[in-house]
Amino acid sequence: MKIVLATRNAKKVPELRAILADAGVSAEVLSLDAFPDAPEVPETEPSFVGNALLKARAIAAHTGLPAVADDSGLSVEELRGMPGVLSARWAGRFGADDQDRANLELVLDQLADTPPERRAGAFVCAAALVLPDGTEVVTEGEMRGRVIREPRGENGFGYDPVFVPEGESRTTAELSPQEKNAISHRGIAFRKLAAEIAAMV
Ligand code: ITT
Repeated sequence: MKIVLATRNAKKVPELRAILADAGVSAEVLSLDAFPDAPEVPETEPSFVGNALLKARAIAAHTGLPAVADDSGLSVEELRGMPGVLSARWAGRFGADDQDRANLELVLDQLADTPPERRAGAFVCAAALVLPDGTEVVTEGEMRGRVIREPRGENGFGYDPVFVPEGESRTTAELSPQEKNAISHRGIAFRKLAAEIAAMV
C-alpha cells in the first residue's frame, strides 16, 4: 500500500513518516515531491477539520492514492483563539524564509502587554485520511501551553520558539523532534490516525 502525505511543509514529512512507522503502518509513504503537478489547495474552510479534509480530498483525487493531510495552528486565549486557522499567514504573505519569523513576531507584539497568567494557548491539529473510494477518517490533537516573551531554540518551525508546553520549561523549539512528537498536537492526531490505518490494512 502507498500513502501520500498532502503537505508542502518539509518539516512535517519526517514527523508524519516516523509516527506512521511507530504505529506499525508498513505502507510506502510518499510526499508531494513525487507529484510535481499536484494542485495547490487554498485553505478556505473556517475549521482545522475542514481544511485538513480539503487538502486530503484534493490529493486523493489527483493521485488516486490514499492521502493524509493535516491542518494545524496556534490558538491563543487572549487573542480569542487566533491565529487559529490563519496561523500560516498571520502576518500577511512573506517570503518562505521570513514567514515564520514574521508570524511569531506579530503574536509577540499583540501580547506585549499581556501578563504571564493570560498567555495560555494551545497548538491544535486535525488530521484527515481520504481513500480513493471516498472513505474519510478525521482525528484531532491538542498540546496546551503558554506563549513566552522571547524566542528560544532552533528546532521545529512556526511558533515553536515562543511556545512552552504545560509541564515543560523548554520551548517546543528546544525539544528534540522525538520529544516534541511524543506530546505534540500533530503527534497525538497522527497516532490516532495511524491506529485507524493499521486497523484497515
Ligand atoms: P501544509 O498546509 O502544506 O501542510 P503549512 O505549514 O501551511 O503546510 P498548516 O496549514 O497546517 O501547514 O499551517 C500551520 C501553521 O501553524 C504553520 O505554518 C505554523 O505557523 C503553525 N504551526 C502548526 N503546527 C506547528 C508546530 O508544530 N509548531 C509550530 N508552529 C506550528
